[in-house]
Amino acid sequence: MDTLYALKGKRVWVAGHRGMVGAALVRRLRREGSEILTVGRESVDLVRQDEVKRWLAEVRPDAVFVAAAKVGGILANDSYPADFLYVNLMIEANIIHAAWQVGVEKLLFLGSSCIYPKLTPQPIAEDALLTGPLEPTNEWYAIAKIAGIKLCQAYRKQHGCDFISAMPTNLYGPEDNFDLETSHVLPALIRKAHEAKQRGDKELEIWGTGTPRREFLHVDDCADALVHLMTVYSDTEHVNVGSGEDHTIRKLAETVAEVVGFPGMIATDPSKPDGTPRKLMNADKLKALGWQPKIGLAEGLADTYRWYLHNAA
Ligand code: GFB
Repeated sequence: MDTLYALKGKRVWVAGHRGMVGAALVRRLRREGSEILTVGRESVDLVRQDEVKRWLAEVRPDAVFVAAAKVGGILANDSYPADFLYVNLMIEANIIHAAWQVGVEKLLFLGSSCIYPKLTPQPIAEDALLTGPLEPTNEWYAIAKIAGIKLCQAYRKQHGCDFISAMPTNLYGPEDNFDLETSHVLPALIRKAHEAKQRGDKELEIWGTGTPRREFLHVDDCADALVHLMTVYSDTEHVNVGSGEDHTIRKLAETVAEVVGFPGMIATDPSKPDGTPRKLMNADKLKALGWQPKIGLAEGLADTYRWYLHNAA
């Protein structure tokens, strides 16, 4: 693929640099020879339009990765709809509008695979967007992320901004959130299996029935794909970023138990929500743009468990 936009020597702002994706982008951008710009929420509150505008006018980045968002697993999304809708709308609207105002050359907006309808033919292609009702547990976050895609399209259409959108599948890896109430399934299972092993428990409890299927991508693969898209892609439609394979939650739990070395049984808690039955994305568009994932699930799980042991356990 031809390079449309080289990041070498560019001033690149990673919004959300302390999050799992933002931290992976900072690691990956170091290899691009970019000048990486970051700012903490104690200095700039991204929910405040005036603070975002003032900071962007001051530092004038050439490129922006919008990896800042309020994120969480199925229980957090279902429990705090106002926070997930309001905070994510404000962050994306403030950054995208100010990026246009200060003449940012290229911006990549990050969404999620939950933007697609609850029940849609799998694997899900980009054109499935807005073709059916959303999954109730995370429709708030999904609507905010769909609005972000639309904002990038609108600023491209009206102002000629080179703003693109990427929709990653469920991500995992270093710097993930391991809080059992607010985290996503994979870090939750790693922590649960580790603590069950420490306690000598007979079983590891998973939420829901264990039958839903989920696709996973290691966050370093995701960051690599996002840098690739920033470099070679410039168009209106968003691009799916996935690994192309999914597993049932029960199978995932069994694999995590193996990696962690937990010998017990897997028990289910059907009182917790299953969420969407499946959300495997079609990543053909990204493949056609010349990108493939490199980190398999077993290797990625082992890497993440090592990180957890050294940083979070
Ligand atoms: O990763 P997760 O929280 O979010 O849940 P989603 C995935 C599946 O794992 C659900 C099951 O079927 C859960 O019931 N699960 C089993 C668990 N045990 C656990 C556990 O201990 N913790 C958690 N969290 N899940 C999210 C969206 O949906 O996907 C976000 O809510 C975002 O907005 C993210 O889009 C990528 O995959 O269901």
